[in-house]
Amino acid sequence: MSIQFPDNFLWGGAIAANQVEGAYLTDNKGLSTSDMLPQGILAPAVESRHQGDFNPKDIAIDFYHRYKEDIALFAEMGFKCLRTSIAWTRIFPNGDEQEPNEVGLRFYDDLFDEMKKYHIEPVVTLSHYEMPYALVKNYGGWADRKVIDFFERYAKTVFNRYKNKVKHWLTFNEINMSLHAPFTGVGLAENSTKDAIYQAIHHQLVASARTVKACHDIIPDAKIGNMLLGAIQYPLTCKPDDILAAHWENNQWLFFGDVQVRGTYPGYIKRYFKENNINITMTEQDKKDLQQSVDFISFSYYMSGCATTDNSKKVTTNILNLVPNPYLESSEWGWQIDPKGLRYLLNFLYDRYQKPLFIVENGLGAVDNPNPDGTIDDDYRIDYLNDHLVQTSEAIKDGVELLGYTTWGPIDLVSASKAEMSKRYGFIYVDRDNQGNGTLKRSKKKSFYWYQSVIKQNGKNLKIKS
Ligand code: BGP
Repeated sequence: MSIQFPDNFLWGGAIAANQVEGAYLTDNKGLSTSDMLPQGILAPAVESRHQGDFNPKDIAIDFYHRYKEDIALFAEMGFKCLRTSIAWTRIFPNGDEQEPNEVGLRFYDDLFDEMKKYHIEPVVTLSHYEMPYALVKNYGGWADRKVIDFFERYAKTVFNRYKNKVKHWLTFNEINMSLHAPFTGVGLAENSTKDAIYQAIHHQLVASARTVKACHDIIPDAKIGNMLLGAIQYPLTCKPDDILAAHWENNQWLFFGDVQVRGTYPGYIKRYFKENNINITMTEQDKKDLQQSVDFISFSYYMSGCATTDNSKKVTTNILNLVPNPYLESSEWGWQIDPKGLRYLLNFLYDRYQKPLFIVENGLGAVDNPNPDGTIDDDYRIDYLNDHLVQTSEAIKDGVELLGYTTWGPIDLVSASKAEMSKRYGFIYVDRDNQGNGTLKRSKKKSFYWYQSVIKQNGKNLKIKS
């Protein structure tokens, strides 16, 4: 067994505006849905912000003011790319303005210029778990099809502005997450009906397709992909009912990819809509727009899980309600660690779509306990990433076309699900706790040097374990 990565492989890391930038009202930024979720995407949203309220993301890791230091550290690790997102509310604070906010646009100009200085390629998500809160209040979020136009205006604005700086784009982060967190995904209340949620999702899928077209028109040499939460499920047993249960569980998220890649609603989802009395409005123009296919498929991967029809086995262990796999260990947050699942998923997606793939999130959220001298020996993180990368190399050898790999949170950031700082993913430690105490000072963990050498040797130093 040997390690194999292509020469031009995009090694890097991934962050998101709302989890790193802070400066939540600076330079005319509007309130976003993320600003209304002080306890993370799984807790209920607050309806208004009062002075003195604590939301860890208000300051986050203050990337807005410290990005130069952070980009220099990423460059020191040898990053070829950095995935980040643009906060829609910096560009259109309320979402429905005619003209963009120039100061917000300038921030990302400076950020991309800084990356260019070190030859770090930006991979930019247009919408990562946030939208202008004003669109939720005044229009009811993505339930209103006017939001498609607002999003398109935003996307065209940033394509035109950054066309010479950004050549890799992603539309909506983990677009399938709307089924689990509708407020974050589509700006709808958690108790919304399935009709409403799927209608909003439909609007978002149309917006995604129209954005792909706009990107091709405005930046012909750019590539634009979708982004899926890749939580593959296995049948818990070889009982045929479990096989079909896993097939259906996977189809519920693959539906998003099927529409974004194949351009039409698949039969299984039409049947599901029919049998569950879900009615959505889809115009003839929508059908045409949807045919615009993405250039590549990007996805996040943290864990796998199981599916079964046996109700006694259904225990909730994490945000996706996956049934635990008896053969796998779990992280401190109950996410089951499955490196071979990544190889399986890569093959699965490539077989299904025959388009290039991009792993844009993978990593281990863990509590780091600094040694008395302040250093951090995060061997658990190194092991996790090593094992996933070895399996990634296996998938490449299987014939999967893979553009790159960005670890989630190369610098500690605020977690999405529960807005914690203590769930750390970084190679770079940030001195800040769940209550907002700390100096925000950055320091390198052991994994910093490890990832640096992985990139330098194009993976050749990864450890193959028996
Ligand atoms: C993905 C999100 C990220 C990120 C990650 C880890 O779902 O795209 O924004 O946060 O998961 O999740 P968490 O932060 O909850 O550990």
